[in-house]
Amino acid sequence: MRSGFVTLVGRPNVGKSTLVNAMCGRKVSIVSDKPQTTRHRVMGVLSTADTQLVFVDTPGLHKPQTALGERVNATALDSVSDVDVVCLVIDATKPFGSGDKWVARHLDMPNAIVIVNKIDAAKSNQLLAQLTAVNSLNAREYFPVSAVTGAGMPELVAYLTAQLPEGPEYFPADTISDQPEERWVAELVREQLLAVTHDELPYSIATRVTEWEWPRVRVEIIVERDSQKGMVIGKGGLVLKEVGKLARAQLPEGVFLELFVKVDKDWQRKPDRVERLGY
Ligand SMILES: Nc1nc2c(ncn2[C@@H]2O[C@H](COP(=O)(O)OP(=O)(O)OP(=O)(O)O)[C@@H](O)[C@H]2O)c(=O)[nH]1
Ligand SMILES: [Mg+2]
Repeated sequence: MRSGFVTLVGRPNVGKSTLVNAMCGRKVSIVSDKPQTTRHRVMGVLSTADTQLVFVDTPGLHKPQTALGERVNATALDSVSDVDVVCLVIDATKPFGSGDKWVARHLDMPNAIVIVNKIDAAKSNQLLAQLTAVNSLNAREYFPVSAVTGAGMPELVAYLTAQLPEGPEYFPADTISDQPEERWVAELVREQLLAVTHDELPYSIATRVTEWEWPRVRVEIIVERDSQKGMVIGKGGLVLKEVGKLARAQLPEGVFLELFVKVDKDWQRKPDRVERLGY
């Protein structure tokens, strides 16, 4: 048996979670077009008869402005030690900048690999400039890929598999993720909320399961201000209804999802609240 851990790190929104989902062949981590979607370390497992790759998805590294930001940055940085391969993920459509360099400075680059993602959306001169720029990182390998179209992905997975040392089966072969079910349901609700909210509201939202009597699950949506509560509920409760419908569609049939919205003033700036919400 060969097995090991592969951590993906990088700035927010570069596509780390989309990549982990694509490599696992299943959705294990939520995705959105807003930066700072991932807040936990999420493991996705890809098992074959004699190999097990454990992908570690991490929150995007950024300049923290709140207690939540500091917490999730620490989670990401903690995830690069004690793993077999570290992948620095770069967005091919955004100039290689100080944020990427800051992340690279926290990694052992000669032993890391660079994944240049979103090549489907980059113009060829943009991609060339990006590959030239990342070359200065002196990484072990470079992989231009698209998590969305799958371009370059088989080569990446084959390379990572070849890097695996001999090791145990870390998870039972049918495991796809280390996320507790309750958190997964809460995350699916938050994902739908991220899709319909704008401006600062996505950052103000947290979700957690407060009652689990399967198939009846109650999820609390926490916002930071009264005005945000109205936006999440929508006129006549329509926004909340739609969010519930879309989240439920990704859960086993028959689940009864109850959504409630609560205000916890400025929770994102309060370390004790951030911790109590499980971040
Ligand atoms: N065109 C294109 N879009 C992509 C690709 N990979 C990811 N995206 C999009 O990029 C956005 C961010 O994707 P995520 O996977 O949430 O990014 P992330 O790096 O996990 O972001 P954080 O969790 O905030 O750090 C989403 O809108 C994805 O659909 C890709 O290969 N091509
Ligand atoms: Mg993510």
